Order: sequence, then C-alpha cells, then structure tokens
Amino acid sequence: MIDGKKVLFSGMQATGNLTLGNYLGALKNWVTLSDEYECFYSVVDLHSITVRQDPAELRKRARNLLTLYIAAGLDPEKNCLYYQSHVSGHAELSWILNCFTYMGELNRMTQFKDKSAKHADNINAGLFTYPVLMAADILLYQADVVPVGKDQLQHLEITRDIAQRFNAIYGDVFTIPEPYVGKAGARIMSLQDPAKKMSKSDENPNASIYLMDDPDTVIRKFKRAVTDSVGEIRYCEEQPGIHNLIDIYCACTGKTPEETEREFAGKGYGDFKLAVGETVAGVLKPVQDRYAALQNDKAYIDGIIKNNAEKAGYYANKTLRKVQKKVGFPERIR
Ligand code: ATP
Ligand code: LTN
Repeated sequence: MIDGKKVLFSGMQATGNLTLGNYLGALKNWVTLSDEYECFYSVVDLHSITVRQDPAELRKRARNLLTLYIAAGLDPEKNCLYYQSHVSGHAELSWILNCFTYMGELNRMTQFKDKSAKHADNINAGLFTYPVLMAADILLYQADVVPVGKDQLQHLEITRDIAQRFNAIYGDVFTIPEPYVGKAGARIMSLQDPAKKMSKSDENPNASIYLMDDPDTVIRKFKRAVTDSVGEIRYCEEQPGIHNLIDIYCACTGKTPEETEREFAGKGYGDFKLAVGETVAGVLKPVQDRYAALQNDKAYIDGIIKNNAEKAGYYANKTLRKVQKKVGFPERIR
C-alpha cells in the first residue's frame, strides 16, 4: 500500500515498434487502472539486452516508449514512468532472487524455449533468468496487481512462487501479486495469420498495425486482413479472422461481440473491414498527435525521467534494504 492505495507494477520492452496488440492488450488497460492504483510503469531496458541491441537504437526506442506511455494517456504526475536501468535495485534484488529460484522452474518457461529457438546463436544466461528479473521488478514495489497479456501469466506464476518461498523462510517480506488480464483486447491476433498473436517482431508488416501507422495504412492493412469464405460476420471459433476483427472492434468501441454481430448483420466483409479500419485509425490519431507534440518538448520529458526515477528508487530501496537485512547482509555504517 502507498498512501492507502494498492500498488500496480507493469513494464514493456522497448524493442520494435509498438503494435495495436500492445496498445489494446496492455497500454489501454494501464490507463484505465491508473486512477485506482498507485502505478509504476517501467521501460524495462535491462530485459531488452537479453537479445543483442544496437546501443544508440535502444536508447532512442526507450525514450520513444516512455514518451508513448504519456501520449497513450498515462499522467506522469500520478504514475511513476521510468527506466528500469535508472533504479539499480532491480538488478540487486534480481541477484538475491536468483538464489531462491530453481533451474528446473526456469527450464519450464515457454518464453525461454521460444526465444532460445529464435536466437539460437545467443542463448545467454540473462535470457534464462529473465523471469527472475521480472519477479524482482514486481516484488521490489510490493505490487498487488500486475496487468499483463496472457503470454506473461507463466512469469507471474513463477514470481508468486519465488515470493512465497522467500516469505516462508523469512516472514512476510513480499506482497504476493495477482495478475490482471483485461477482458477486451487480451489477445489480438495477426492480421495475416489469425492463429498467431500480433507481434512487434513479425517480419510481415501487413500482419501488425503499428501505433504510428497513418490512417490510410491502417485501413489498407485491415482491407487485406485474412478472413474466410463464409461471408457472415459471426463471432465463432470457425472464423478466426473475423473473430479477431470483432475483438479489435469491441476493444476499441466498448461494444460486445453480440452488438457487433447485430450491427453488421447482412453486411459484407468489405464493409466490416472498412469500419474496423476507420475505428482503429480514429483511436490511434489522438495518441499520435500527443506523441508528436511531446517529442518537441525535451525539457518536459527529461524532468519526468529524473523525478520519476527518484520516486521509484525511494520505494525500491525500502524493499531492498529489508531483503538485504533478512538474508543476512551486514548493516551499513552511517
Ligand atoms: P515481441 O514480438 O518482441 O515478443 P510483443 O509484441 O509480443 O513483443 P511484448 O513486449 O512481449 O510484446 O509485450 C508488451 C505487452 O503487450 C505485454 O503486456 C503483452 O502481454 C502485451 N501484448 C503483446 N502482444 C499482444 C497481443 N497480440 N495482444 C494482446 N496483448 C499483447
Ligand atoms: N516480460 C514482459 C515485460 C516485463 C514486465 C515486468 C511485465 C518485464 N518486467 C514486470 C509486467 C511486470 C514482456 O515481455 N511483456
């Protein structure tokens, strides 16, 4: 609890251009939750170097992502928006938690299996212990809730296991976090292959809508979206492409799938795709406009980066000192 409010932690990697999946599955929920909780939203750059990065590019993307957090509607006065690398407690707690995590547990992580298959030439120890760093992120702030997409639930589970194991030995040190998976937009699929999730690292640019795509590009990509030959707009498993478009439409408008079916009853795929495209373009436009304005205000963003790193560091240190004492590190001499 901070000032009577429950704590929320989440983070995103600054790798690749953000997609509509990242927005509807994560960012949009973050904004909704930010009134209710004391929120920490990090740009997790320590996680990013588990795969090779170009340094200048990483720095640029990290700043763009932080700017995008604000453009998407997160108020930096109320939410702590900061770079993970600016708070050394993440790495320090991560080391300690490594000593409370089993190889067998980490071996079961599906993201590790996927990523090591994808980066077979660089299966480094950081990629393996990635979930421990993620646990450190969350536990450092004593987070009660962690909004994540379904793909991250396994990492939340291991975070809870590590925290419970630690608490069982040392007493109630960590808050046990709960995952929060938003209802609409939890899993947005690729526009070119509805069996695959929309992902910023997809090689086919037509598979993903990027947050910075202009309206024409958005509409064109939706027109080309892979569907089926049924010809009816119905929300069912047998029509995965249409199912995905309905999910996107509902996440953007707040309508239910049933309302959407009724709205487009008797209409063709062309009409529906155009409506979804226009709706999405309309949702992205204000974010893009705010983003462009913020990019011109260097001093403002710099101020946020500095203040919020200090705020995050304050809370991180509180937990870290407690943990260091529990495990038996000598007290500092002042
Ligand atoms: P990559 O392709 O590099 O693995 P990604 O696009 O899958 O990246 P992440 O950085 O892993 O994105 O995820 C950032 C956040 O966005 C997470 O909370 C994740 O669950 C959410 N997210 C990512 N893709 C989708 C999607 N297609 N639908 C809903 N949520 C998503
Ligand atoms: N692994 C997450 C990003 C991430 C995160 C976190 C999410 C790092 N640390 C802590 C929630 C809480 C991802 O790739 N989406």
